[in-house]
Amino acid sequence: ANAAALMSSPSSSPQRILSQDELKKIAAYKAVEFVESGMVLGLGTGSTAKHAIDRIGELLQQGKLANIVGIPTSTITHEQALSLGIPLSDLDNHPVLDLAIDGADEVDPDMNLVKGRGGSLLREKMIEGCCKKFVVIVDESKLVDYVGGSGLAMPVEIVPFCWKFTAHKLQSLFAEAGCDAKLRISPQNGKPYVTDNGNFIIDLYFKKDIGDLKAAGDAILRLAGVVEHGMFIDMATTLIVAGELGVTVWIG
Ligand code: ABF
Repeated sequence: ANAAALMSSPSSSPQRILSQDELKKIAAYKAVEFVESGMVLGLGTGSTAKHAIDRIGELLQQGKLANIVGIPTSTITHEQALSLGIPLSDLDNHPVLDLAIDGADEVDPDMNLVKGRGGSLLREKMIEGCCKKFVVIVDESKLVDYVGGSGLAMPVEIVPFCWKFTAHKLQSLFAEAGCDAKLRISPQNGKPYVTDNGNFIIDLYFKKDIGDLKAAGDAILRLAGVVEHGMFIDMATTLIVAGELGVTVWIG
């Protein structure tokens, strides 16, 4: 379905339940309204960000946007953007970005995020940390009361060397929150999942709230085998949530 059409459908039209993918597309199209010609753009990763990148490619092809430079947050996004003819660069050449658009796995009421369940988090954090505006796009299923509150994974990217040792350290760090640390396995080959950066991912599952996110994040980063964690604290500047009742834009 066409997201622009879905957003503008008259209220008298027959109502139907939108699929999760349609909601993602609505949020993504709304975010692309923030994009202006001449911008250096962080291009996110995942099924929601994919819709935004498709839309940017479409607007470029139609001549409605020009002089965009995209900085992709993963190899898969790099390939998608290339196939759409979006000019690309990197942080070495563009250390300051105007805007980034990306999805998330969880969003708490303070716009803190969990990211990386799709596998990319390090490049996302490097790139989205350099943006003047970071627009997060989600369907309403991603909203949680607290980080880790979905009962699903909080990913941590680690070096492969002695991964069991690092996994054990991570689990011990959050023993009070009932943490279970599991090595992510690739469903494709049954082997450890390898990130774009050649690293492994440990998924942390919590039974309770881990409390102070900044303190938790700092403790994770102090472990020598850790590369980065999937909590994006105080980074989002704008949140776009698409739900059955419409699309909401939150400015942080
Ligand atoms: C990426 O996409 C990840 O950080 C996050 O895991 C994911 C969200 O995926 P989706 O939009 O497919 O739900 O940005």
